[in-house]
Amino acid sequence: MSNLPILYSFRRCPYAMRARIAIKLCKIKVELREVLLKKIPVEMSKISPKSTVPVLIFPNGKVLEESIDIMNWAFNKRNIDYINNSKNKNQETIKRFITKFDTKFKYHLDRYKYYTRYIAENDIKTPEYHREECLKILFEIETLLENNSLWLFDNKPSYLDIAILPFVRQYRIADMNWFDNEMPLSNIREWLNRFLVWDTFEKIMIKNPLWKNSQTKIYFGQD
Ligand SMILES: N[C@@H](CCC(=O)N[C@@H](CS)C(=O)NCC(=O)O)C(=O)O
Repeated sequence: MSNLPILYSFRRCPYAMRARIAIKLCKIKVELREVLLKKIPVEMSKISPKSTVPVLIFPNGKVLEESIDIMNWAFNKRNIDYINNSKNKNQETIKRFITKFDTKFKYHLDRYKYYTRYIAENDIKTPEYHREECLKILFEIETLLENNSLWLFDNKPSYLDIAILPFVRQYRIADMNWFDNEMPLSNIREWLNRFLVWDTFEKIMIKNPLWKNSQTKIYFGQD
């Protein structure tokens, strides 16, 4: 067992992005194990039978298997004033939107982006219907962005920006042409573009080889 926490991650997973951003911003060194969702290694499923990413395991055996718990752990371990201040000030809004994104937004996003996977469901509608349901939630964010700031609460990315932007990125990817040219919410488009060129985001998206038990360790988080 390594003397560092081990983060099981999948590069394109929005939940894993949350965790990697928090760890990166806090400059916490972890061992990174890139996995495939279709082929979760037994070392991970043994410690986290629900086998979703991200998972963080500590040298003492403690396991965090929810992205929000990993974010909270990182931001508690290393205080970043602008993150923790805006987190404390906006608790209600943050909770409301994270719940909305993790439930309703994700539900409709999956049915918009991966429509054919859900075609057998009784209540499946058209992809455009599901796109529109996501857009209604984004409309609420659009209003928050009418604040003359670059990000949701300030001119620096906040806890809530980090928690929800990975899902907006996926929403764009479902139909980039539509998002870039026809999606009616211009603040949302600019906000996502800002995220995509944010240096921290670029750093957490660097490709790593898939983890194999025998390979040299990959470290992540320290600068
Ligand atoms: N509530 C979990 C959700 C994590 C999650 O669903 N991750 C996806 C990848 S984006 C996953 O592992 N899916 C595989 C599965 O559900 O079997 C969290 O916040 O960490």
